[in-house]
Amino acid sequence: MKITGCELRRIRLPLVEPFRTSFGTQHARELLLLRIVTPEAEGWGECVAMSDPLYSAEYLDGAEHVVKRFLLPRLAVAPELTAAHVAPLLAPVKEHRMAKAALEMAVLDAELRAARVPFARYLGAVHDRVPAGVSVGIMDSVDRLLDAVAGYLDEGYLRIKLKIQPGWDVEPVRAVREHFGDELLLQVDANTAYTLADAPLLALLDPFGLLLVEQPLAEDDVRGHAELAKRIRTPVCLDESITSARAAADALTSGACSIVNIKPGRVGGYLEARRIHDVCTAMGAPVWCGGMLETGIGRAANVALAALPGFVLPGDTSASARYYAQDITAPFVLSDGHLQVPDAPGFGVEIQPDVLDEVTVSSDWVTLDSLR
Ligand code: OSB
Ligand code: MG
Repeated sequence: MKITGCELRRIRLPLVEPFRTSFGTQHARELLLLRIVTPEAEGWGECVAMSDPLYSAEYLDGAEHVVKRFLLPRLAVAPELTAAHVAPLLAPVKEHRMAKAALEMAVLDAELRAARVPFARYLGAVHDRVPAGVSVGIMDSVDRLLDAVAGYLDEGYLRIKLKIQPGWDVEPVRAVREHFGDELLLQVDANTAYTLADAPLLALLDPFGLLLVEQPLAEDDVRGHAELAKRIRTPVCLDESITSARAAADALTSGACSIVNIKPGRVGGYLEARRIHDVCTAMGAPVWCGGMLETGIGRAANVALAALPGFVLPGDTSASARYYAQDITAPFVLSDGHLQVPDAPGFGVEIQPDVLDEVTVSSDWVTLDSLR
């Protein structure tokens, strides 16, 4: 494939309700979309970086800059380009995995559309629908949390994840467990809000039969997680720390975690995400698909990924309506607690141009010949 150009589009989608985590409160999702144009087809990529560098070091303005200044020029001069070439071509540029992932994604969509192959088939997916969990933000009171969880369970969600932080952990977990019963699939996510000194506090979660505790300690604290895992009964799952297949193998081998949250953006793309799935599955570790408040584009791709055989736990792959009143593609809807895996070529979803224009903040066009 030869890329003619790339559109970089910044959009802003209001969230249906504020989403509070241990690193901040979001009222809207700002995003960077990439549209790759080739003579054969077009492809869309979604960058999962957030406005501020609070979840990860990457952030939107930085991602847009690195795509234009360092990544697109490397693709422009490539003699041959398929999605599989993107990561090796961009490897000399350190880190910036979310920016790289967005580019790989756009190339992948274009390539698969040109070949008329659905992404799920390309990946080796084995399911035509995937079970949906939901990530529930920190609330002002336990009563409001119970209302929110009850609402999601009524809608059919099959697993609840509670965001926690010091001061909002044992009490909300106990309340949800007592109110909804032992059968509820329940897990928590701390987004690095604790230290190893909090091990006795985190052990207080042991009696509640949680599926896992996600990223309790700092991103680079592999040793701390391994030590913590010995001191608590709840299985430790890593999110922020897992930046590659090698990081996943290291974390599992050292006992830092026994479960992995796979987020393609965080690891540099869907091809590395699949390798993480393969490594974890080979090592006997369950994986599940995380989320970054994606639009329908990223959601479509995540749902296909989550249909691989090693994804044995429900993911944060919620319906579009959990996030947005109006998505830029046709919405993903919950049916019997599941989302359907798209089966059209590429990621299998179409952008609604009128909606896209409404939510666009800025747009830029880069002609690749100008970089050659
Ligand atoms: O830690 O999994 C996380 C959202 C933004 C950034 C980090 C995380 C999350 C979520 C929500 O938990 C996942 C989703 O529903 O998309
Ligand atoms: Mg997480």
